[in-house]
Amino acid sequence: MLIRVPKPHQPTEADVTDESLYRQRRQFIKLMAGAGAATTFSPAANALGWFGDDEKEAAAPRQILQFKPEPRPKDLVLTAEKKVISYNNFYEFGTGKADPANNAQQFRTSPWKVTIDGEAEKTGTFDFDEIMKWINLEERIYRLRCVEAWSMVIPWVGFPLAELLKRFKPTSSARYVAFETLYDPDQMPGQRNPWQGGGIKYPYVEGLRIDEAMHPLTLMAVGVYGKTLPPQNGAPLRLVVPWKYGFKSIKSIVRISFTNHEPPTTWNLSAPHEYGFYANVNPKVSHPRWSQASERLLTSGGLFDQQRVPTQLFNGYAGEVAALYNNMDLSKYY
Ligand SMILES: Nc1nc2c(c(=O)[nH]1)N[C@H]1C(S)=C(S)[C@@H](COP(=O)(O)O)O[C@H]1N2
Ligand SMILES: [Mo]
Repeated sequence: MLIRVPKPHQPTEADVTDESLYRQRRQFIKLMAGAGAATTFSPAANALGWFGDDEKEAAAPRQILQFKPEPRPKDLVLTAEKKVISYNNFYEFGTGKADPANNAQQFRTSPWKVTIDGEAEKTGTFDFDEIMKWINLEERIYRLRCVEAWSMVIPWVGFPLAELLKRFKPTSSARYVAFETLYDPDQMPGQRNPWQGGGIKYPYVEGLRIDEAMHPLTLMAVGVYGKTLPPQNGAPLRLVVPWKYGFKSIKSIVRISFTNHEPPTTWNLSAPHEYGFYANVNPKVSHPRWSQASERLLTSGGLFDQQRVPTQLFNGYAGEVAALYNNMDLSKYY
């Protein structure tokens, strides 16, 4: 089996509190569902403080997902759920780390349509609910390494992107896959106002080479911590490419296109000498304004929740992905 979370440099202090709270809460939600209550959070339960403060502002309650769980190594330390869903980059909702959680709660993620087009035998526009019927969900515990030099360990729920792409029978001209986030300035303040949106061009676009897109580690995530994604994490579906900097993991996707050329990507368009198309995590290739040799690993979500750890080549997934870049100069194709 693939080892998804690199062994070295994991924190030693077990973050058992957050994890057991998470389990208890799941148990309680199941009980409520069994008792005939909706699978949602009742205001009474919230008033009793059963769910802590991480759920209380969510307009659309997250649903429990059915999925194949990933076995958890004994010394595994996940980043706390409340940290994962409150410390985000999603510039469409503002550039501050708390902005997405604060500004995205009314974001409409249903109904949701995804268009798949370009160099493929089959193309079309599909309801997210229909896509969900095609695939089986599984858990993937991955490290997420942001180009800003912080990282998390996150239990995603999703499916290999390859499973979706293969259904459309890409042709031999399909050398790349391009992705696009929803463009809806009415709902996304960052798209209305460049000050709030960080001055980048919208819609946010990303891309992968076809072999990267088809790699078994490349995940289309629809959930996190056992439940559907909250809007701030890219609901209803977002990419997760664990060996690349976080900005490749595009959120709230509405279009997937097979192309015969390298597609433009948002951060590369914005600052080409700082952000490349490949964006593979590499401790030896510095960002022009800071080193990438180490990172702040965020764990519990508390004030002292971070420790400095060395960054690993391909974010620790070199064994699985290095062969994709065999004859490439990684400092040139950054
Ligand atoms: N559409 C869109 N996708 C995006 C971003 C964004 O601003 N807009 N930020 C990226 C960055 S920089 C990171 S680190 C990850 C963060 O994902 P998370 O908030 O779920 O941890 O999302 C990526 N996907
Ligand atoms: Mo990032």
